[in-house]
Amino acid sequence: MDDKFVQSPQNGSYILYSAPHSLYAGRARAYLIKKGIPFEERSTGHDDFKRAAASGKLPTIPILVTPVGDVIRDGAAIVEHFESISGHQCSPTTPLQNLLSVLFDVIGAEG
Ligand SMILES: N[C@@H](CCC(=O)N[C@@H](CS)C(=O)NCC(=O)O)C(=O)O
Repeated sequence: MDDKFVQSPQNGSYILYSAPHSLYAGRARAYLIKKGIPFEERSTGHDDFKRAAASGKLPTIPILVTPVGDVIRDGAAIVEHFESISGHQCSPTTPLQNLLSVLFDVIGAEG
């Protein structure tokens, strides 16, 4: 399925598929709010969720749909997407540091 067929709002904002109880979604939601990025939050019960989830390869939340219909799945990937387009490197540059960073994310994100 082509990601571009995932519908995004006409007003140019992002769509965040999430759930109130999801800590992973909380990370993405908090980031979008803090950065002042306009987004519409939708539940996994929304009619378009299955299509977005299929484009994201796995049916997990959070999933972000960009105004041009690109789909980004995973809270860390959502943060990295915005940090990279604003020129901020938020991932380590060496393989060892990157491995440690991923381990911290897996351990830390489990609460
Ligand atoms: N590494 C992912 C984990 C996301 C995740 O596991 N989300 C849970 C909800 S809190 C989910 O969607 N679970 C449904 C499933 O695994 O099928 C992230 O940070 O976004």
